[in-house]
Amino acid sequence: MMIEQTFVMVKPDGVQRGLVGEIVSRFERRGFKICGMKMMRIPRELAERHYEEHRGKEFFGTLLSYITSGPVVCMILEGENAVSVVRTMMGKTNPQDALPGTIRADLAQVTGRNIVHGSDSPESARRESNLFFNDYELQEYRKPDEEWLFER
Ligand code: D4T
Repeated sequence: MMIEQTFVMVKPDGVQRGLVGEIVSRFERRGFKICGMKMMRIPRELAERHYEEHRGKEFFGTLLSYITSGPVVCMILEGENAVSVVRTMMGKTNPQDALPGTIRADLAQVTGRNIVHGSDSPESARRESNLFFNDYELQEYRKPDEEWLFER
């Protein structure tokens, strides 16, 4: 078993469009454990650090304006191969390339309003979790359905 954690964010458009419950629900039903969750307005400096790898690209400015334009909901999700499974559930960055059944294909139209973020590697997951969450905001607990979600 490869149980890991990943960082997920419902972006400002997801919050404004009333899709927080829909998105969280998809991950919950899949069996992911919510280890941390909070709503916040991302300060510009944190947004710049989060999207560090895109600094200098032509869309960096609009990306920062978008992600800081309203409240977001951040989560740490835990499950089997959480990083890649969550990415698969989200679909391609451009919702028009995303497969039907994915969050972006089902709920979004364009790359610049793709409603959700998920870490792209275990290293990014650790980096982003540390950027957005303190230790006391992360919970360890046992879900009673784990016995039926996993083979033992
Ligand atoms: P995030 O990080 O938001 O989950 O998106 P992805 O991991 O799927 O994609 P990414 O890092 O390549 O892009 C980050 C962010 O930038 C926006 N973007 C991206 C954009 O506005 N124009 C572009 O051409 C690209 C590539 C969308 C997501």
